[in-house]
Amino acid sequence: MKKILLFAAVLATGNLFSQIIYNDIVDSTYSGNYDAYIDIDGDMTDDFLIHGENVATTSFNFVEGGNVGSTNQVLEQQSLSVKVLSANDVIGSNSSLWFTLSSSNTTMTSFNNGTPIAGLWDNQTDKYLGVHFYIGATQHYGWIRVSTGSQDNTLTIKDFAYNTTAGDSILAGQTVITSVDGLEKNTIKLYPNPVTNQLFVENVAVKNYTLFNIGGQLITSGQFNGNSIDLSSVDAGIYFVELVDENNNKTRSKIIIE
Ligand SMILES: [Ca+2]
Repeated sequence: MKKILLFAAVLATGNLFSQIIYNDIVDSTYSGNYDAYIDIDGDMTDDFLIHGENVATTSFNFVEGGNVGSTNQVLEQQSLSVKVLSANDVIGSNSSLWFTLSSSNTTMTSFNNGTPIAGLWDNQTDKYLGVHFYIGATQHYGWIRVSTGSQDNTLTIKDFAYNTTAGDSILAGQTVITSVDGLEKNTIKLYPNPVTNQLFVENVAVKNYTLFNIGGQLITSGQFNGNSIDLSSVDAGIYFVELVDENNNKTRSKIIIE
């Protein structure tokens, strides 16, 4: 019988290796008067609040400041106007302008009788908010993918992701680290994940493997024979498997052992 670990507690301690945590939520559409709370890292603490109002001839939505996630930041195009990012735009320390949500709201859209009077988010499809938010004491870069209606404050939140390494940048729309130490990770197929006993590896000539726990400690390693790694004796939990090919290229992937 394998031991069961508390995944949430393990995740909260942080990772040794840079990883993207991607959360593909069920698309959530809002319009009129609404509050859309977003918890990017799933730690039960909301990180951002997008607020909408529809009053008489005006409607608008903004990323709210001064309350939820008041120490967190969002990328602006200009003062008090939320930037519209496209796929693969870099979100990191060199991005501008970072706006701290300590007091003011920053506008996504504002309409008067359907005519845009402020904000850049009218009629945008699959664009990204760049965000910088705290997990405990460390601050992380991430993105939120959003589509918006035309000439009203309808807004759909599609999915979001963040980099587990504090201070490391992320690309808008990025869901995995695609290359580590020269071995193209996105061509490797690891399955099943979560895995119980045998982890199968395809699309790479692996020479050997090493399994680390989430704290970076070596758990097991070995020569790679055939097409799978036997993990049946490893306790349940979250791990990184490092694969090395014939040219000593390495890649690391996160796996969950059940
Ligand atoms: Ca959170």
